[in-house]
Amino acid sequence: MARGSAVAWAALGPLLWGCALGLQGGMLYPQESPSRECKELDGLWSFRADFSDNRRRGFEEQWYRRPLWESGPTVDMPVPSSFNDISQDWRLRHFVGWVWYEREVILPERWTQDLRTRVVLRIGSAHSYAIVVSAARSRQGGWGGTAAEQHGTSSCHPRHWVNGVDTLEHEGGYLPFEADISNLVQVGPLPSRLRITIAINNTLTPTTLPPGTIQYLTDTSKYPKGYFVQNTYFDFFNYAGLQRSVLLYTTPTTYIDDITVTTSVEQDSGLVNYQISVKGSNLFKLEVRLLDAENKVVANGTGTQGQLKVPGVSLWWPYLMHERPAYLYSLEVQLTAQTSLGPVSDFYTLPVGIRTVAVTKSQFLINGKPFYFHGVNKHEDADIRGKGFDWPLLVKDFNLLRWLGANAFRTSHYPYAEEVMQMCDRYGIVVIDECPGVGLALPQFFNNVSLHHHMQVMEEVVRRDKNHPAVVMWSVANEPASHLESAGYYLKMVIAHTKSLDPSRPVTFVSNSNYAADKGAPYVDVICLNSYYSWYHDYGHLELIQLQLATQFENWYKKYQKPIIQSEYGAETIAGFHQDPPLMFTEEYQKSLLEQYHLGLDQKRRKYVVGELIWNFADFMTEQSPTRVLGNKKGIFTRQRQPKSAAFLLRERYWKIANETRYPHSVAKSQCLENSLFT
Ligand code: GCB
Repeated sequence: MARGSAVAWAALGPLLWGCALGLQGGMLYPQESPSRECKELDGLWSFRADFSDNRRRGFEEQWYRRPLWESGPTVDMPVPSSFNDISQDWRLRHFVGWVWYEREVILPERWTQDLRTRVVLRIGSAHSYAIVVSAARSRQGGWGGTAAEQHGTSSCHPRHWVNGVDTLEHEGGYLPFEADISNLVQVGPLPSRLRITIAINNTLTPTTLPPGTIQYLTDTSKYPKGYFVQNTYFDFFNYAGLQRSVLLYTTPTTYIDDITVTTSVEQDSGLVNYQISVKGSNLFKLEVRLLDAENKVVANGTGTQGQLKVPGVSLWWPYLMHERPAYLYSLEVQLTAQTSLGPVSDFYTLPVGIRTVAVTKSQFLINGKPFYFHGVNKHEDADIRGKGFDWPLLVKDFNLLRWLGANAFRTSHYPYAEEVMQMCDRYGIVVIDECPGVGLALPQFFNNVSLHHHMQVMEEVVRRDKNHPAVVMWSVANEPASHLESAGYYLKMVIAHTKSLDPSRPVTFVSNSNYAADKGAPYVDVICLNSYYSWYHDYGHLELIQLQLATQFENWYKKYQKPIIQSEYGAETIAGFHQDPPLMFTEEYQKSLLEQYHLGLDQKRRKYVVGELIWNFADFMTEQSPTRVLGNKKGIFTRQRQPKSAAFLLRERYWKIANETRYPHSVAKSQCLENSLFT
């Protein structure tokens, strides 16, 4: 890609989207419409962890063949939630292997009788390897449907299946997957009930993403026979289970399978390029209408692809960058098709934000204007629910982000729930969308199987998040061992693949390597750097930060001539610990460390440093270790989302930067009613 002048990826988008994904089908967010119904399966599921020595009892005894309670005791498990922190059983908190979830659903009669209806089972995420078995029961009794014979090991690869038509397997957490189960619920004597059994294995191996290793400890003087531990190479707790919603939804049998939108701007007009894929029939008609926020039709078109022109466009702007940020249009797609069973229609509405993204050698541009990322790194993490999706938590976090004056975050270190991405679109919070490529720390992790899987994961991430205007950059990894030759090739391939999937956005990975040794940096569009001066080394020596930071920036910029984001920096702080003059772990130390970083950042901010993301938004859970006190405490908020002193410092800084960099130049106003600091 040419560098030096601004490269508007958006303009290339429509030409290159033809580099189709290797994946089968789209992954549109399920929504209700005149042609679609949804049935959420959130709530209590039956649950059992397979504590057997080889963790295979569930498959050996075929627990999926009958209701789970018939094969042994079950407990209630809320969905969505991680299973780890729910019970009082310490074995479950640290469990590694297969767990079993089960739920019965009564199906609306139309879903089982109307053969023009397609019934889909969708799992928002299952960490990390999942096998789903569905069985339908007729009114007369007896379960029919499918069965699986699987031989679980502490690795997580199934060997073979019987009657696998209505079953589904998925590798990798944090991303949705689904199966058309119409054949199961619409054949034979009319079924009215569906039993869904989901077996999930949280084992991380050298070829999963994130990778991990299983270590058998064989010294019998210290460990019982067969004793093993899961080693991970990242700094967050490996929460697992059905952590996002599970639902059933319908479409007609001929349906809108996928929509891809890219946008660009020509003088005062917005251009919306759309591409629609339809499945189920070749005899169909597509009509599209673009509506503004007041529901006025501003453009329309027909066919599977085209360009809509919006004169006097209202652009999608990030929060605090414009008077009216996050402007969204709606793309209404209507499909009418002829099928052997008669005419069918399908409707889907996609929110669309019109904006451009470009990178020069020293700037990150949104809508042609320099954008400075002043934001946070997050985790999906909270008390009790672990990584389970939770609306109150989500809304609280967005209120805190806006209070803080943050305009961006990175989905460190895996894709967040789709509802999070939707909020970002609606609130104008810019996202660096990171895949679960974290913990790539050992040379053996850079193998061909992992590379193939990593590319597949990027396909799934791009397929899911490609239409979010808030997503301005993909991150393919966090702190891989990028000094290794093998990592250089690996990163080159993953980045090239991601660019072929989506030429409309820049691609990066986050590095903590030495600038001279990093083998992946030549392939990224923006350099993202993590550094912990006066924390992991030279601890206590806050006076060194400015010098070390300046050296870091100058070295990297001189070598690569690319814009730089300080993608992590921070200090561990136990809320309520105070010491002045500052000592490590106190609120004063965190504040002082941040202040020193800010002085260093301000030296380069108007040159080529285009962003700063604090590590971390909130305290979060990690594995136990002598260096972690009930988790990682680098949050500026506690895990319960209460501010430490650093939150106020950061708030002052972010609002100040926002007021300096806003377009058109006027005083920024928080969208939070309670904000009063600078408004
Ligand atoms: C990092 C990692 C992040 C850790 C953080 C820390 O560089 O990217 O996952 O949590 O440092 O606090 O050590």
